[in-house]
Amino acid sequence: MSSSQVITCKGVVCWGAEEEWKVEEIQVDPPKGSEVRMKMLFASVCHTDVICSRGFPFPVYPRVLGHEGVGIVESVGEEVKEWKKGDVVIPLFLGECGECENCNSEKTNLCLRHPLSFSGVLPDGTSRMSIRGQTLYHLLSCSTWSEYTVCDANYVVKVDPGVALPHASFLSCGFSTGFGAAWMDSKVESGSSVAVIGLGAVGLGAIEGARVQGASTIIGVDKNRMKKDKGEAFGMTHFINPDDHESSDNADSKSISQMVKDLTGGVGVDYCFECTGVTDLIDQALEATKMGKGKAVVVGEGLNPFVRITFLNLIMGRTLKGTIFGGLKSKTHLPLLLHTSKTKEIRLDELLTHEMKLEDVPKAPEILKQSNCVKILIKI
Ligand code: CXF
Ligand code: ZN
Repeated sequence: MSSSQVITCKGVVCWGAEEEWKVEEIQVDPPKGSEVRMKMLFASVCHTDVICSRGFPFPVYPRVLGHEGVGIVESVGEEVKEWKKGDVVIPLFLGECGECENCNSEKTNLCLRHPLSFSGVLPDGTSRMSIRGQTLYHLLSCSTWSEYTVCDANYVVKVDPGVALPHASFLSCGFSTGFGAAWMDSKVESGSSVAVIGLGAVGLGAIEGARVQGASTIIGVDKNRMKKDKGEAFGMTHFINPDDHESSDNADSKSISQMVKDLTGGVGVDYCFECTGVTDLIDQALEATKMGKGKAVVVGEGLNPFVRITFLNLIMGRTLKGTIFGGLKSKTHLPLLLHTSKTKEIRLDELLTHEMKLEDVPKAPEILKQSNCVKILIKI
């Protein structure tokens, strides 16, 4: 069904890098040819929303934030055959055409036809959102923190009935990114050793992915001691709190890589997943892996655009790799993950720590700083 009505609804708008987020009345246009308009049901908060609102990787304002969420199709453009009103779907930031060179490669999920876009506009180069007559930009082709949003149909993934909708929202970015990094991107082998730096939703996903792959040692690293229980709930076998190893005069503080080596007979781990987005930790992640064959994977992203790597860490046969969405192909792999959440093979209840209404989303950056916060669910 196509619709020609402009919808006026509430959305969370970011006006600038230094500005507080605001819940505003916005206009959402009908979907054009290959697009879908969705009524959002649940959304959630990912660290990327915060850093994008501060200008990562480009300053695009004003924009409607949010890129995790699940909704129901309200109307579709005239070219759309795959979706109909009432379908429960996830709007994603990455498509999968199934035909391009990258979709045909097992090495990457970065579809060339329906790519990740930071431009804030839909594939036809325009936005479907506005406020008081002014264009509002999208976030990562999604903008889920809105009662209604429009997305290209090629970026939409079906959610089976029976998948808990809050779980569907959590699987639409952060947790899946970490899980996929261990599962699809690195294909962690059974019996291998893994370290995960940063135990937010992405890091917990990496722990879960490593556990499902059969890793025998899974070391979690986080300065927040409350993350020990969380990590263990997902399969972490050892916990490092770098603050516990800090000396008062800083003279003989141990590096994270040294702490990981201390737990692995001095050799380091097969895989280290850096999930904080703190660029200085990427070199630590690399150094924490085994000489000759260790692999460090950059999963988190931050505001610093440059990474410094110690030449010797790299040249001694280690691999440094980056990944988007953990290497998951949106239409092939996300439905498999959604299914495993339904059958409880992966456990997501532990992630939920806070719930809020759309009106309260401007408080999210403060809540994210609380030591007990992992995932904020937004009921729309
Ligand atoms: C992001 C990482 C930066 C590019 C867009 C997707 N992933 C998770 O939030
Ligand atoms: Zn995200």
